[in-house]
Amino acid sequence: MSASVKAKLRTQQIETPSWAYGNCGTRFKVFTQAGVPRTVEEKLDDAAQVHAFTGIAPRVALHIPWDKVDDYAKLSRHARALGIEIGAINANVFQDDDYKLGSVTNPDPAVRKKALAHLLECVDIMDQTGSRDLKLWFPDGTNYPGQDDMRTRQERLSEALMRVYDRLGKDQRMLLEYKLFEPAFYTMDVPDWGTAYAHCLQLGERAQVCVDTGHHAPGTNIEFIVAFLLRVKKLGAFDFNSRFYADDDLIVGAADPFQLFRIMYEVVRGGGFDRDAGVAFMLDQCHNIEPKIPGQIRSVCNVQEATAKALLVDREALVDAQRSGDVLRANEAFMDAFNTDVRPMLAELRQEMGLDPNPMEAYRRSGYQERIEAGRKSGKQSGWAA
Ligand code: LRH
Ligand code: MN
Repeated sequence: MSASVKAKLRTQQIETPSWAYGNCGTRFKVFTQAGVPRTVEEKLDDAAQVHAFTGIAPRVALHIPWDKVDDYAKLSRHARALGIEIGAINANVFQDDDYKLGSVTNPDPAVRKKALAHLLECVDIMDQTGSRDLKLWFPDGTNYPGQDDMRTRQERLSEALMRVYDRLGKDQRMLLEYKLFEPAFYTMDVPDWGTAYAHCLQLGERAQVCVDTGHHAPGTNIEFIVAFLLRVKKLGAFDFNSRFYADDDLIVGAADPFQLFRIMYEVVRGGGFDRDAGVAFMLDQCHNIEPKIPGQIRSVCNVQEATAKALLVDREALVDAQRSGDVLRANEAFMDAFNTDVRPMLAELRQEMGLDPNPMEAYRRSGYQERIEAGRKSGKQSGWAA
């Protein structure tokens, strides 16, 4: 692996989600696990383990009110003392009875006002944590044709987004996340990348699109969306996970490592891996049955492996074949990189970064898992109610 590829990989930064460390599940069952954090501070402690062993997970995203505290500045100091930073602030307008018919798109102006107040509160929190990104995902939508007026809901959404955009500080951004369906099943008010892109264009340069890899119709060519948004400088972030069917929120790369490679190739090819591109690489996952910290370590390594392979694509050979219309040689150059086992090279890179070559084994040997399982017996575990 060339020194330039290694140098690029050293700059990789992946943001883990606080909610991946808490209990979660499906509508059928939330399985609790021993050692799950009881507090936001303990979630940060666990996130710091992922960074300690991978070296490339220096930030953790928060979700409000799941991570509500009295003193966000104190929480930021706790994070910094652990060698990590607080990243994106995620708003939550999907867990309040008032939002049954929508949050910022709700027919009731009082509910819209309440939802907007929460979004603005999240910007206040960003001012205290020093976070750059406000991540907005709206569960808003309808279940039956005629239930509400789609155009009017877009006007309500646009009005709210503009109010939030005007409140953002000069170094702050909003990341608008789209989703094809769930919890609404007829319309979602931000169902796809085109709708998110159009709203972000209307808002301004500090409004960017967040691509959650689990939020598309089966068979969607996500790497095309990535290539397009990078070209127009509107790709703000990823919510990485993988799925076999719907928004399964499984470990990124677990279901389709080739798709993750194709996505990371377009990121590298489109300049999205460069620091000044400002793309946030976040994980958005739920470890329903597997241990949480090892699950995050595996996820970070999967993104790192896909990135290493993407950086190994022989661009010269690929472009030459593409330009000469040599279909098979072009595909071969692409597949050669994908079929390269980068694990030995990454082990070497980790050693050069002063880390153990095998993060998962190193974590297992650290005894941290046993310590938290023994030490976190009392109190209410964080996450979804079991
Ligand atoms: C919605 C979503 C969103 C988060 C939530 C935890 O499906 O992807 O990004 O707020 O998961
Ligand atoms: Mn998401």
